[in-house]
Amino acid sequence: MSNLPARLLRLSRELRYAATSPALDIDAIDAGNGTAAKRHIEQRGWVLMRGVFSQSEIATFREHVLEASRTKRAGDLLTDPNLREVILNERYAKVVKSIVGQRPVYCGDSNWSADYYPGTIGFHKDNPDKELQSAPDWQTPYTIFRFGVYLQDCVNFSGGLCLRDRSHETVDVNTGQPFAVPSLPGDVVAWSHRTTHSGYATRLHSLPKVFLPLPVIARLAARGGHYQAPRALFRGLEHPDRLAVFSSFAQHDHHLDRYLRYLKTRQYYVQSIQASTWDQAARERAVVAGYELLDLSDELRRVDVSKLNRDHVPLSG
Ligand SMILES: O=C(O)CCC(=O)C(=O)O
Repeated sequence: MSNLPARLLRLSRELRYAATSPALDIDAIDAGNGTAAKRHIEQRGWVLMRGVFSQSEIATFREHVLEASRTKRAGDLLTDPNLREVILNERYAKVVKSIVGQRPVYCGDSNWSADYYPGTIGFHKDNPDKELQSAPDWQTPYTIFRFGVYLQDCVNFSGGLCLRDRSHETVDVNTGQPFAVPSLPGDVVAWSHRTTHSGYATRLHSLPKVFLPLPVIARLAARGGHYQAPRALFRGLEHPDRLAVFSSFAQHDHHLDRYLRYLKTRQYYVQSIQASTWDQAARERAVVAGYELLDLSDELRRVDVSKLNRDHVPLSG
């Protein structure tokens, strides 16, 4: 049963956030400036890096995501002979290392996205301990990061990532100035798994930097299982297909141990690993890129996914 005064309080806070959102300072950092990128993500929980990929690389990735979608390709990015080029790209690997540190661990937690899934619009966190500030995830700086490559203009159009600024130090998903990430094709946006985020930033025509409360956006734009923001009010997508590529990289530490324990309880992850095969060429190139591969396919091959959690369930202990 929802508590009316608490809901009203939250709505008034969201409206205040909407009013202040255009004033937020959102600098994009040059892809080559790893030191500034690291400092930014430590302080604010996210960083936008400009110009990692060329426009022709982005056009090629768009083709590959569309093909993966057409052929219903399963498994992680390293499995896909085309889309592995995103994460094995030398400039991308450099960006990942500047954020995560030397030898980032890759455990197959990656995907392409070409469709709207109901529930995608809503602030959430990706780390296992989403409820309790006293839980292990929150006791030391977090070392697992998500990297998103949005394959269209998200400055002048809708469809980008929503973040809450400086939200990586609190379990409260309602805290932190929300904003739409102004990513251009070729940029990489990175955020801590503890940072509050959502898909489908939806920009108003006349005030594109005003960030309306997401429940309002979800109600208006996500109807009948599709994303369709009313054209009279909102900017549309640059292209009919909103395409993106996501991957997670981690330090080899206690946070990763806990995250892996959690991932093994989640249907989507185990299903994806069961559908993944890293051939010898992919493995060798991942090593050249500087990644440590954590291959859980043998361990997870026979797991009955029907017994795993579709949605988030907190870890016990
Ligand atoms: O679709 C998006 O923009 C956000 C995806 C997301 O939440 C994630 O990859 O963790």
